[in-house]
Amino acid sequence: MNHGPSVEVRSVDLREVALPLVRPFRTSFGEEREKRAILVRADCGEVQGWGECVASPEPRYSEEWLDGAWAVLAGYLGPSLLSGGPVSDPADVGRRLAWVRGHRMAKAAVESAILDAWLRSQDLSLSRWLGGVRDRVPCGVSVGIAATPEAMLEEIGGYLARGYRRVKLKIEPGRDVEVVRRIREALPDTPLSVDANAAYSLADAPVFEALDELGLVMIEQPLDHEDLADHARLQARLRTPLCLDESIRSAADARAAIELGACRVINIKPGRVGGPLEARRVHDAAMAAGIPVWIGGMLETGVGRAQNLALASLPGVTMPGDTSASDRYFDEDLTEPFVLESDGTMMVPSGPGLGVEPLEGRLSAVTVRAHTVSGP
Ligand code: OSB
Ligand code: MG
Repeated sequence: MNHGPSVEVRSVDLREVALPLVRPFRTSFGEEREKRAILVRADCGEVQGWGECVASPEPRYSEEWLDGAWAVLAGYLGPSLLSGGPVSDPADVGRRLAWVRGHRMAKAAVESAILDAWLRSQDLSLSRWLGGVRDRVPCGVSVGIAATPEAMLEEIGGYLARGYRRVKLKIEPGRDVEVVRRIREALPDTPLSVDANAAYSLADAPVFEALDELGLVMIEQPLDHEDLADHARLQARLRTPLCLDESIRSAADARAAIELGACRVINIKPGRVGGPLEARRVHDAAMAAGIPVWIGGMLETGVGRAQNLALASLPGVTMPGDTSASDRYFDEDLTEPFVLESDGTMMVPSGPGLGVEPLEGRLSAVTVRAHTVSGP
């Protein structure tokens, strides 16, 4: 038992926000024109903490979705947290919520909010507490599917001019090899990767063998999210490293994928694995096995972005993340904007906790629903 500092949660506020995206974001599973998120605020009296739930409006990326996350937060996770007494160790949050099966994105938002409050009560930054070793991190950018390769190239040109260090192209069946080949011809030296969001099967191996010739840094989540065995079979046929995103929901999944040879890189998203603590466990498991990791993204507002940047400062994070600047997503973020340095890096927040919080006026302007879970 840890007898260090503790916080007592008095109420949990949920706010659903909707922010217009600067451009639609299209993947193999659909298109988003606005970013909707649930912000969780843990009121701990002297200190407040914030977390962002990355569940999408529809259950396409994973089985979680925004309204489901709202219901489980309001009906189960919020009340369980409030009934358990003070939190003296951030790992208590996960233990207290463990009786709820799944719902990792909802749990992650609660854990993030409590951790933020707990760190603020000690004036300690998330990056430092996690064990971060960098104060700025290299950033990449994820580019949605567009009508033509030329349209994607124009968008990419803008990102490269700003300094992004790696460009990830979304692909789907029918918009893959030809598009990527055209972009590779125009940009022979740019670090490029592709992300299929699980849209293919092993019968499509010829698509990946063709992509294997294009000098990609990695191929992200080509196959079904539940099929580690087929990913291992595909990896054995390719030189290009496979990276898993959707398939990795825990450190246990990461260990299984690595042992099977299903990937050579892992994309870590704290929401997908149930919170920042499990994200660090995935990092630790990969690092122990010599597998490079990077921090993915879910088009987060500044609240989630701050957490992603803190995770990106960990020592095993050796590849640029999808941790892009606020202006890649929004005209106006929810927090002070995150800005890309001209060398393609971004500062890791160094203030207490997340180091940022929603701007009050901005938050009320974009809130579409609010609910408070109060103590017993
Ligand atoms: O697969 O990495 C993905 C966004 C939403 C859902 C899934 C993914 C993504 C991205 C965007 O690629 C990354 C970002 O810029 O936040
Ligand atoms: Mg992905």
